[in-house]
Amino acid sequence: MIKTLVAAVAVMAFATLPALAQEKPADKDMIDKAFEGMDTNKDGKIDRAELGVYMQAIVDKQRDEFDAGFVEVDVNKDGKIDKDEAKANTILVTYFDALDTDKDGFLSKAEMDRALAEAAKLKN
Ligand SMILES: [Ca+2]
Ligand SMILES: [Ca+2]
Repeated sequence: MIKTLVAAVAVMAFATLPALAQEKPADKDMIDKAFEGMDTNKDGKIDRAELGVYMQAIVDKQRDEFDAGFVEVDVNKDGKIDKDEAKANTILVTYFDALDTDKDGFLSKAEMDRALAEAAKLKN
């Protein structure tokens, strides 16, 4: 349970999810566009492989945003986030202790990566 929360938090902290940010529901055009994007062989159906490619692209994008987010928060560029740096990010500062799994007072890239990996697993 705690793990689930931490994983979700890690994603929220860094990954900007357009779907969540958007207030209005997806309109038909958007769905059509997404469908066309996924249906790479244009047979009007989405098979497992096509869905897999699409999901992977989303995961890759999230990872890029996640990495960029980490670098941005790590102001002194020592490769880890201390409590002062975390203050810039409401979610990070709130869940700092939960994310700091080795309790050394820093959020390392490895700790955040692990949380992100957990989150990815939850989605499957
Ligand atoms: Ca730092
Ligand atoms: Ca740590």
